Amino acid sequence: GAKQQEPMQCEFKDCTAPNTRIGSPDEKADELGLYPVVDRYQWLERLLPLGIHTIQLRIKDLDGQALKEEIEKSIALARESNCRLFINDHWELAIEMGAYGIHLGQEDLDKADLRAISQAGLRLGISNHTHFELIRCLAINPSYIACGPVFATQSKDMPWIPHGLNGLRYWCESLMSFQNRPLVAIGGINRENISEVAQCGSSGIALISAITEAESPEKATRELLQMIEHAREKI
Ligand code: TZP
Ligand code: MG
Repeated sequence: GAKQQEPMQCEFKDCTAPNTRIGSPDEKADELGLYPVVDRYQWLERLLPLGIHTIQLRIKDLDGQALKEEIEKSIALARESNCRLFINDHWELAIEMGAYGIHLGQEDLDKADLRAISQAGLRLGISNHTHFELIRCLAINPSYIACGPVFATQSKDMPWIPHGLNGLRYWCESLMSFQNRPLVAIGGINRENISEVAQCGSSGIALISAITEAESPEKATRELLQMIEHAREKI
């Protein structure tokens, strides 16, 4: 008869302690924390010295050698700073070049070789917009679970209604109760709302424009880091 397909069994390495807001203060260093999503290695040069522990390289406009060089330089910079670097989309290059982790959207999950990613020891983060997506994502046991958009965003086409703070809180609390993996909040997060976002309890807070389009990205990053720190102290 037909050869039975082996069920997909994957387990991705942890990339932090789980949602640590209810943990002890010394677990805080394990949080993903402020998580900038950037498109060139120069951003890593600028941002990593400010105390960023997690970053994503999200390149949608390069291929070939130019893309390889961006990834290679970013991996080297992240390694120097002991920063978790997640490569968006380009999972084959990420494995080949020995990145810390990979970030995939739902539309990537069928194409990517999840088993190869897991076996190579790379972390995997997955985007989620709805509960249906979340169910699929949980079956994969990823290293973190991203939830977005929290607020309306200009940085990516988002046909979904934003979760808002209540939605985010609900995701954080439900995941905390049965899934030992960190959550990353994304979408429309900026200095006006980051304190409230931080109090919802996600391990990571990802953003693009609040940093990349700030008048001074360095100053904005320092302020956002401080705001998270203060907000967490109040939890
Ligand atoms: N995924 C969900 S929202 C988003 C992505 C990539 C864009 C976030 O950008 P910004 O500028 O922080 O709203
Ligand atoms: Mg993708």
